[in-house]
Amino acid sequence: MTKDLINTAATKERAILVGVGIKGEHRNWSIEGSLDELQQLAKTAGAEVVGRMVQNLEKPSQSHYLGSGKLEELLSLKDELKYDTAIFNDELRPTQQENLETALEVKVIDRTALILDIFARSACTSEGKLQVELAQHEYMLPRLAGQWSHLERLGGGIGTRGPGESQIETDRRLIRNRITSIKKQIEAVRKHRELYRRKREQSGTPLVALVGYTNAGKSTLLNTLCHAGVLAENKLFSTLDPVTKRLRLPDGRNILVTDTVGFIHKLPPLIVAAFHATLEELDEADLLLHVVDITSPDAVNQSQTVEKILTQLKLGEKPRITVINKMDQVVESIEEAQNISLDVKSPAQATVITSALKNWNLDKLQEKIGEYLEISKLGGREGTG
Ligand SMILES: Nc1nc2c(ncn2[C@@H]2O[C@H](COP(=O)(O)OP(=O)(O)OP(=O)(O)O)[C@@H](O)[C@H]2O)c(=O)[nH]1
Ligand SMILES: [Mg+2]
Repeated sequence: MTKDLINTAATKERAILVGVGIKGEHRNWSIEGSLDELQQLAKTAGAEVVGRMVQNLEKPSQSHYLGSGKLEELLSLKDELKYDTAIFNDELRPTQQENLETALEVKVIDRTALILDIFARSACTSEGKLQVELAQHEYMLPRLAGQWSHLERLGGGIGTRGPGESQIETDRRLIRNRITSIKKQIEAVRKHRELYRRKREQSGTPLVALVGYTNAGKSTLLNTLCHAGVLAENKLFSTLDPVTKRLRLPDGRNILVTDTVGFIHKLPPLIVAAFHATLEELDEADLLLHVVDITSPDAVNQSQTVEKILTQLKLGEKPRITVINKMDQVVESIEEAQNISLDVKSPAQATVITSALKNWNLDKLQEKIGEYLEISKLGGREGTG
């Protein structure tokens, strides 16, 4: 059932980005900043971005997301930009997507589908794959009918005739069955994890979890701290599957450090739901390290987005250390970094300025982790944990 939304063929898809700026909705995020991020997502998915269009509205139009004038403008850009895909910055309703494909006669993708496509590429473990597939099916289910009628309208003929209502019903039933089966499999993996967790609890080894915006440097930090060899690259959502590594702090305490999926602005709720099992891991953590990419022009918004998602996940009260990362891009040396006082408003227990890449201040970070564990009387000193 999983289909690639973006071709990986030699010729890249030519995509135009379309966003609606809604008063108050983005708060501090500018619509342009949000589209910059959408552009990065599109690139990660393998598309070539050939243009963008923004409309400021009170709220998106029910039928076409854009107002009719802007839609005309978008259509008229087709000749000039030769785009074959239009990527919308919000999740579209099934009818909006259908209407847009009819009006524009190009493939229409929304932010959720784009993120799902990237997730599908990044998932490595069977659990990760199951979670992505679950989210994809949940996404497809309400959109099935539209897909068929759209094919019919694209000229009819062999292979494009719709299957009729009964076929759509059959497809729906098949997908629902698959969803049930995937949920069962995910539940089995979850149970297995629970066993593992209980073992960890018995051993008393504290668990520290890395959280943060996608691309903030979580995996790099895990690699440098734990000599982990986890994939870390300059693209969004390179990590999907949680990885846990052991670390012996300078004070002799043994801890476990876990790396997991990054967050993003407008993270689709169905992705959060599908990744419930993975995110549950965070619930078990004794301490969170919130990694912030200080080089991003949206660093403040990004860290607020992460805080908001943590609250949604009922993790708002978890103790945490804020890790201001990629400092090597801002100053020449670690000594210079020490002198910087950052006005960070966060509910964190401590803030540490680091470069995960250059191993700056990671001893200080470990010290802070140790201090916290000491205060909260968490174990991990005995044996190998
Ligand atoms: N200059 C610099 N680059 C860094 C630092 N930490 C990470 N990076 C780079 O930032 C990019 C993203 O790093 P990752 O560790 O993959 O980020 P992540 O938070 O795990 O990202 P996702 O798994 O996609 O959510 C990579 O190209 C890293 O090399 C740092 O301290 N300094
Ligand atoms: Mg990562």
